[in-house]
This record gives sequence, C-alpha cells and structure tokens, in this order.
Amino acid sequence: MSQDLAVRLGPLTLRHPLLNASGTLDLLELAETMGDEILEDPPVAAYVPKTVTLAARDGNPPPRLVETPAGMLNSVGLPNDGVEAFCASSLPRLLALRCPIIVSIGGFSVQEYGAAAEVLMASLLEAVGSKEEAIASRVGLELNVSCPNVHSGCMLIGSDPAETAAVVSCVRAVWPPPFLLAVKLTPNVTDIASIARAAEEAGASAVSLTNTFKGLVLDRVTLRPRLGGGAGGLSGPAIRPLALRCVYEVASTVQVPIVGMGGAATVEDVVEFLACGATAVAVGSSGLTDPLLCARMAEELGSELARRSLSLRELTGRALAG
Ligand code: RRO
Repeated sequence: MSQDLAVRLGPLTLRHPLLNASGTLDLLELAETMGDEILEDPPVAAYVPKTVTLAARDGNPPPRLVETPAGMLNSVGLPNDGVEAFCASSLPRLLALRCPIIVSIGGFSVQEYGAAAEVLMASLLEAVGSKEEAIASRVGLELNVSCPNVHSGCMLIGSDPAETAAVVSCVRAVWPPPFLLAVKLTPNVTDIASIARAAEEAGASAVSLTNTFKGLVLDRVTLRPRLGGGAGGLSGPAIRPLALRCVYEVASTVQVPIVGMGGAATVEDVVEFLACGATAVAVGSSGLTDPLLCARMAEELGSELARRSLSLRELTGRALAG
C-alpha cells in the first residue's frame, strides 16, 4: 500500500477507508479461532460491532438467513445481551483494539436511543477516564435507525425525517460534538436524501448507508415465507446498484462524511462507492465468508489508485456532477 489511504470520520482517523458493516464481523469470536493477533492487527480500519439495544433481546425465530441470487435475506431480529452487558463484557476488549470502534445502537423509541447512548458514555468515561478527547478519537457511535426486522422503532424511526432528527437531538444531549455520531439510513424510503439532511441538520456528524432492502423469499414447496421472521433484509452484490444510487443522491445533498455500503465485494466496487462520494466503505455480506476481505481490498485499493493515477482525494466524489 504505497499511497496514503488514511481518511477521517469526524474525530476518528482510519488508516484506510475499509471497515465492516455492523453485524457481519465478530472480531472477538474470530480471535477465538484465529488467535489474539487479529485484535492487534485488525483487518478493518474501524470496527463496528453488532447493534445493541437498551434491553436484552432474543431475536427472531429461525431460520434467520437464506441465500438469494447474488445475495442473502436475513431476519435476525437484533438479538443482543443489552447495552450494559456489552459495556461490561465486550467494550473493554474492544477498547484495546488497534483501530477505532464505532458502537452501533438500536432502539424502539427516541428515548431508548438516548438512554443507551448515556450508558455507553458513562462506561467510557469510567474505562478511559474523564479525558473526552481521548475517547472521541477512539470511539464513535452509529445510530441504527434502519433495522428492517423488528415491528416498532428502528426503521420506522429512520423512515421519518422528523423522528430521525428527534433521535439525533436526544442522543446529542449525552453524546455531544466532537464525538462521532453517525446515522445508519434505511433505503426503504421514497427519499433517502431528505432523511440524511434531517440527520445532518439535527447534529449527526456522518451518515452510513445503506442498511438492507426489505424482501421476501418463499419456500417453493409450502409456499410459505422461508425465514422464521417472514420478510427480511436483502444484502449482497444484488443490491449494489441500488445502494450506489442512494450514496450518490445523499452525497449530492449533505456535507457530512458518508460510509457507503451495500454489496461491495471487490476493490472495483469500493472504487465505485468512493467515486459516488463515500469517504469510507463498509463490507457486509461478503465479509461473512471472508473476514479478511477489507484488509485485502485496502492493499488492492493502493494499486488501483496508482493504476488510475488518482489520489484517494481525487477519486472521492468523482462521479458527482460539478
Ligand atoms: O438483526 C437484524 O435482523 C438486522 C439488523 Br439489526 C440490521 O440493521 N439490518 C439487518 O438487515 N438485519
């Protein structure tokens, strides 16, 4: 990697633009099979753990995943042990990673997001000490207002500009600037750019997009939904052109940095997201089968930029008019 590939997401410096999408890479689990070296040299430039909620959840009934042409459909349903358990068990190990972390929180009301962010901030202040700058350069927050697999909150909040703004304002009261506050947007709306604008105006310092597209797969024998949860969220290469369009439209609308995602599986895909205005690119489904993919694509990105005689800065946003 000869080029300088470092990018900034607010106060976080990423050594290259590749990270994981929440819920598709469990670094602590990977360390159990691959050894603790993976934590000392993580394959991602920032690590985003699976979304946590204020209260523990069991998630949706199985089956939770089904393959589709060039993709997969999931209805996992946000299983997690709750934010307090996350702060007690995972957070201390994640803070020792050699890369920033972006904690993802979900919720079922505006107040729940605020309460979860407050628990996280209190734990961080206790773990790292009261030096806010020390935390701000290492830990960001992503508000998942886009999980398609629960019946209230989350995506229903993120489908409405006013509700999205209310969540951002509520969380900003306990997670103030300069802390990174990214909002993860759903593509299951008529006008994603208007949601991004609402998030930015309410104080978000980044947006990540897109979460999965709502879809349905039937069992062709029983003609019933294949997934235990019924419908689900579609991801993988099948959604890449759809996600790219969203990134392109949002990049034409907001000033805050964008984490682009949706079916990126090769360095050429990464180049496209960057050209559409993404500052960083997250890998989701493709990382499930190849957890080291981000590291490899970061290496390849250096060569790809050299081949095109472009710097990362020159590539970023190249597809946008003007
Ligand atoms: O857990 C899930 O079912 C899930 C989540 Br939180 C999300 O953000 N996106 C998705 O496709 N599935």
